[in-house]
This record gives sequence, structure tokens and C-alpha cells, in this order.
Amino acid sequence: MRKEIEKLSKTAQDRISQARTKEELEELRIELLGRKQGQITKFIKRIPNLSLEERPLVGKLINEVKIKVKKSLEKRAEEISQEKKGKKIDITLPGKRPSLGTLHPITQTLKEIESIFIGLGFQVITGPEIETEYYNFEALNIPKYHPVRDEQDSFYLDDTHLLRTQTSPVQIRVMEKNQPPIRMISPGRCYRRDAIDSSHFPIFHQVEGLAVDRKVTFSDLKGSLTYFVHRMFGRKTRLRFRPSYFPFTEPSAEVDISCIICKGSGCKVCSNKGWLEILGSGMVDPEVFKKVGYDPEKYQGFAFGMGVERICMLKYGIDDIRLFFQNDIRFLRQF
Ligand code: 2U9
Repeated sequence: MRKEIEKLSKTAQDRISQARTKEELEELRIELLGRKQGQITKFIKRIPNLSLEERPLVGKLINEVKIKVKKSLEKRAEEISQEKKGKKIDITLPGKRPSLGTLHPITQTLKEIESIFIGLGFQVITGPEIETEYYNFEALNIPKYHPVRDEQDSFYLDDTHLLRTQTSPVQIRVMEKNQPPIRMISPGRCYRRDAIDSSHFPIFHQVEGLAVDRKVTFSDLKGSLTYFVHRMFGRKTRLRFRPSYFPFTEPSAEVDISCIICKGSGCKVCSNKGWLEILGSGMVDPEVFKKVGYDPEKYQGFAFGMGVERICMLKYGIDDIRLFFQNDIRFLRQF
């Protein structure tokens, strides 16, 4: 019987080390150590048939084999789970690149506009989005019942406070507190009660600029805006200053650029005109200077304003303003 036990011990060790899965190991455990039919159990059951001298010796041997088999089963199980883990990680594969977020296209465009004017010596100054009627309208030479107030239908919060329709109030506040020279731009969100379509949305972004000093002329305005357009849309872009009207500037001009898609020959984007309107501008109206206590005989200034969404749409060929406000990751991911 001893020989049989030793033989079983050897084959058991071989079979355990060859097992490939935990299921195979479990089958082996039952075959060897199972309570009723296990091969080792069967040897234990045969002990009473042995002589009294042999019983303790064989009993001891069986016990040793049983412990050895149990340990081997455990060791092999551990090896199998390690092998399994090892298979999951292939260290030769290239690493996964974490997906990085990007700045919103409007933020990117704002930053680009800001950096161009910073290069021209303009300061970037922001201000509140809730304004009083005085700063949003009166100080900008837009009295009550002026037709521009209808065009810029606004969101009133109470009798005197509204969401600003432009960022010019920031510039009024800066002039109130500082003496010329002033060179500043004020970027930020504005609100108008517009019906929503592909080019209108009640929230939009503006960058307005202001330069005030002695002897500031319309040539300074043209030079600064030409430099801006060349940096923003390329040096080959042509500009056209078209007479216009704003209550806060006199004279006023709208700035068109040669269509950046067709270069001026006419296409869908420019409605076959060859030109795209991108800016409003003008010399600061003396009435505005009087409101902030500047002497219009002593100081002149030029001012301009642009819609950031429009600039961004033209630059990237986006045909619907609503895309900027929907936060659809498939749109945002492209910038
Ligand atoms: C002060 C005095 C004058 C800012 C100006 C425009 C012309 C203009 C529009 C462009 C598209 C608004 O976003 S838009 O709808 N703006 O055409 N803005 S001049 O003039 C100022 C600003 C501040 C104290």
C-alpha cells in the first residue's frame, strides 16, 4: 500500500502542475481528496485493514501526501490567476493617450483678438454684465426713445437695471475714473432680446475698443483696424470703410473685409457681394466725452466694436451661431 500511495502522490503532483484552468484544478481536487470517492480518501478508508504496526506509519504517510497535494493545488491556483492577469496587460502595446479638452472656440477667438490688441498697447478691461440704463444707454448718447433702443431690445431686471447690450459701459466707467491717454479693449458677454436664427442669439460676445488722447485721428483708427484685420485674417485681406451711423461715434464707419472664402469674386458666404461686414467703428462723439468730463476740444478718440461669434464663424466656416451655445461635444472637439 505504501508503494501505491507514493505512486499516487507522484502522479497527483504531475497532474496538478499540468492543470491549465481553475476548473481543471477543482476536478483534480475532487478526484484526489473528495470525501466519498477521492483516491486519497479511499486509502484512508483502507487503514483499518492494516496490521496494528503498519496503521500509524501508513496513516502518517497518507497525511503527508494529503498536505502536499493541498499545498500544490493552492500554489497552482495562484500561478493560474497570475498567468491570467499577465495576459491582460501587454506591455508592448502603445499607451492610451488621455483625451484632452480644448478651449471653447469663442474663448479661443477672444484670446486671439485680445493678444493682437495687447500687441498694439491696448489694456484688456472687463466689467459687469448687469448695468444701469445710464451706463448702457444715456452715457453713450442714446437717450430714452432713441430708435436704437428698439433695435437693441434689452432684458430689464427691474425699472433701471438691465443685462448690458454692449460692453461700452465698461469704457465709460474707465473714462470716469482715469484721464487720457487711454487705450483699452473690453471683451465680454452681451444680451439682446433677439429672435433666434442661424445668425442671432440672445447671448453673444463683443470686443469693443477705445483709444483716447490728444491728436487722435481717423487715420489712427484705420491703421489700428487694418493691422488687426491683417493679423486675424491674413495680410492679403482687403478692407473697406463704409460710412455709417452710431449714436456714440461721429463720423462712423462700418468695416468690410474682402471675402475670406472667395477672396472677393462672390460666393454663398458673402451673398455674392465679395465683401463681409465685420466691424463697426468711428470717432468718439463729443457728447460722450462731455458725459465723462473730458474736454472734446482737447481730446479725440476712436472706438470700434465687433461681434466675436461672427469673427469666429467667418474664421472657421461655421454657418450657425446656435452651435456655440449647445455645448455639443462633437462640435467642440473640432477646435
Ligand atoms: C465708447 C464710445 C464709443 C464702440 C463701437 C461699434 C461701433 C459697433 C457693433 C459691432 C457688432 C456691436 O457686436 S455688435 O453687434 N458695434 O458697430 N461699437 S463703435 O463705440 C464706443 C464704445 C465706447 C465710450
